Amino acid sequence: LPAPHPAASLIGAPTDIGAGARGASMGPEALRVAGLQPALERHGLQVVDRGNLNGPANPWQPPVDGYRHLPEVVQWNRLVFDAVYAELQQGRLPILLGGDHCLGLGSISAVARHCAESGKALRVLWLDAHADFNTSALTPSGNVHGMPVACLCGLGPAELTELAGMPGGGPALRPQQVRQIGIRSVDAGEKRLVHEQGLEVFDMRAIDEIGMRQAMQQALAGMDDNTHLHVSFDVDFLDPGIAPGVGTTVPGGPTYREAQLCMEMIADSGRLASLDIMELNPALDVRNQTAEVAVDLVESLFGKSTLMRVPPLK
Ligand code: HAR
Ligand code: MN
Ligand code: MN
Ligand code: MN
Repeated sequence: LPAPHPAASLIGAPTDIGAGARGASMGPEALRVAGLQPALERHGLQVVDRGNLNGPANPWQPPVDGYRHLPEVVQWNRLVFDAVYAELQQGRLPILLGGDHCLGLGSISAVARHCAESGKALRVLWLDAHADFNTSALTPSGNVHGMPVACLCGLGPAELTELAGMPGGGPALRPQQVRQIGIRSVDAGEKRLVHEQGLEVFDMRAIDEIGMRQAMQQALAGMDDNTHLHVSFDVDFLDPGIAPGVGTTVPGGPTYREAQLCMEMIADSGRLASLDIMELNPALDVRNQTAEVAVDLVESLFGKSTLMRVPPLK
């Protein structure tokens, strides 16, 4: 039986500072309205909502030297780092409510620092339509939500790559710790860098060919009792047919059932220790349906659909 989860903490990060469309700043509230906390509680999790972080406004300016809003992106990520790190230090499971995906940088930097300090191995699952592996030289947009994985691996501006403050220095992650699932939109230069750095990518072609089950089996392989599993869930991972409420939809994503299976297999691993729910954009959603699908999938992530985990009787 998977180990019971520790208590969880919701952390709202209401910003679209790294995105190419406004609106992800409303993501945290839409997830609350869709009933995220009671849904998690139904599965036996103790949940505290820490409320929202309060960072700088979005000045909506063009890129400077290949980055849009870099100073504000740094400020938001520092806030996220501190909030996520504090929860991990208390033995709690942080759930970051985005906000755009540039904040995965602060969240995973905190997780990496915590793991380094507590002798844990770290595995990161990046569920996304995009590889988010651009640099300022490669980016077609300057939007930092297209860059967090590269920054975590040490490719980016010092303010972002050194955010984790790793003991002994160096980047938060080695590319070998990352598994990307659902990828189907990668820029040309970005593609080259992904290969060069040796990221393990289960793109939609691979999922078509081997199926979600085999892809997840491989992505979760090699973890043990000492592994901290972080899931960074970009809602645009999902097919736009079930999840229209994101800034950058890409056709051909996982279906409802494929996505459920993905989450169920993560739950069965028993290793999930931190989570990001990112890029939900209520301004583009239809009657909050994308938020509701995201909540439903997060329930599966915490054991909803598995017969192995029966919720306790009230
Ligand atoms: N690759 C494109 C860019 O860098 C768009 C990627 C960002 N979109 C996201 N992140 N939603 O996953 O501009
Ligand atoms: Mn811990
Ligand atoms: Mn992303
Ligand atoms: Mn994406």
